[in-house]
Amino acid sequence: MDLTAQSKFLSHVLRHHPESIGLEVDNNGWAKISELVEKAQHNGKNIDRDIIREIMQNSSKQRFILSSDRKYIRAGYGHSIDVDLQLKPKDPPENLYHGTARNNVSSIFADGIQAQSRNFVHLSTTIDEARNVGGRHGKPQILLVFSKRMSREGYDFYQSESEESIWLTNFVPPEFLETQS
Ligand code: HQG
Repeated sequence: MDLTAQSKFLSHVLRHHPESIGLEVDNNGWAKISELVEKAQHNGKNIDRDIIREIMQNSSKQRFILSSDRKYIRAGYGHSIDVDLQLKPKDPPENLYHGTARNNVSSIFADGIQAQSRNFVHLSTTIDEARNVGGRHGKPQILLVFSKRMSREGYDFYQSESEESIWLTNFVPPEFLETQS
């Protein structure tokens, strides 16, 4: 079964609009799974615990994480709602990659990579993934981010707790960027 639509729906409510189905998400981004299932079904969505489990097991990107008692779920990255994921800063790899649209490049080299509507700038450990991310916005351009240098100069980085290939930071100034062919 193709669960892409259900996965997108879960991302939408857990990252951006829990209120769209009347769901409560706590300050740390957790939603009670029983409530999520009930409210999703009430809104006509084909979601249950088995479908959530299947999405989490079979997606190429790990977008969600369960609490240790397995009663709660939250998104591991991508939020625009005001939540504190309580992530601890971590030493990043030497370089990371950011995929964007070619149309954004001149503005990024003027103003840096900004989080825009999300809580963080999202970076990838691989060029391939950055290309996929950039392709969502137009003709993709990959930017090389000198993450280790940034970290040495005091910028904090966080690794997504659900998807280890995704790193988060608040802002990337232009001097730490290069275009990647
Ligand atoms: C761009 C998805 C002009 C930035 C993805 C990006 C990722 C600027 C867009 C995750 C700019 C924001 C996040 C500036 C930033 N001038 N454009 N100064 N600064 N931008 O969607 O990184 O599949 O909010 O380059 O795969 O594309 O949904 O961020 O193009 O991991 O799980 O502004 O979401 O994950 O776009 O994507 P987004 P993103 P999922």
